[in-house]
Amino acid sequence: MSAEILKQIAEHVIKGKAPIVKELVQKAIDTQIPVKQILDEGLIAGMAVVGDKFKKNEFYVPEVLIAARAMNTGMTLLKPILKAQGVKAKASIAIGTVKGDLHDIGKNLVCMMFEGAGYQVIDLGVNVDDAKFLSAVKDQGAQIIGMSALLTTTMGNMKTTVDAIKAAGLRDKVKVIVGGAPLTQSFSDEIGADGYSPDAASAVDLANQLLGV
Ligand code: B1M
Repeated sequence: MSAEILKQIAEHVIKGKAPIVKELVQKAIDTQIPVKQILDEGLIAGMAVVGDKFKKNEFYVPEVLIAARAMNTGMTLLKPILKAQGVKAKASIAIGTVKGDLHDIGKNLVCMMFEGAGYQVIDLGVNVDDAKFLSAVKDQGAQIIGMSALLTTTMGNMKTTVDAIKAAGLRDKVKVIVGGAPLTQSFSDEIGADGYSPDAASAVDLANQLLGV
């Protein structure tokens, strides 16, 4: 019975059916299925398939956004219970589009994929300067910094952030990952980041690998 509800939750996340996901998650809670299991085997399992399909170009941006919205309706029901039970997120990531850059569609997708994978996401928004990235590490305990850039004129700002993290003596406390259309792995190597990812779903794989989670 519980396995069947969880499977249905995952399937309806993949299909992006928000009202049905909400109904099923409520049913799972009422049936006393542990919330962590609803999260891992229902919502996250569904988003993992969405991420995989996106990587293979079987899904495009609209399908991912619709699936993420469905996942979020379920999350709204689970979040207060998870918090009350002290269930910890897998890890914490602060994500932002770099200084001077206002493109946020890709960055938002990256945030959604990380939320879907069980991370605590600190969304720093767009036009994020070094100080804000630093503060996410120092004051909010981010274990990873994720930087996005869409402009050739702003991608250089990623290096100033990496340098600022080094200057603050925090480089060994945080992993740095980067992405965005004009970026490459060699650029990531050049600026001293820990890794580059070409798409939102692979960014989660990269972070998992870097943190060993
Ligand atoms: Co802009 N824009 N734009 N724009 N815009 C581009 C990027 C451009 C390629 C268009 C072009 O000329 N052909 C060009 C950049 C040229 C260059 O630098 N080489 C450009 C320009 C020049 C500009 C302005 C300067 C235009 C002007 O005003 N003269 C201006 C800059 C404003 C600023 O930022 N300061 C500008 C403005 C805008 C809009 C506001 C109109 C709008 C943004 C709206 C918004 O984001 N809310 C916009 C848009 C929509 C685009 C295009 C059309 C689409 C970008 C997008 O959202 N793609 C773009 C042209 C294009 O790509 N066809 C263009 C979809 C998105 C899902 O992909 O962001 O690449 P993307 O994210 C991917 C991956 O890159 C990766 O995952 C995502 C999905 O898997 N990824 C990460 C992204 N971040 C990651 C981080 C990670 C890992 C993976 O780890 C942390």
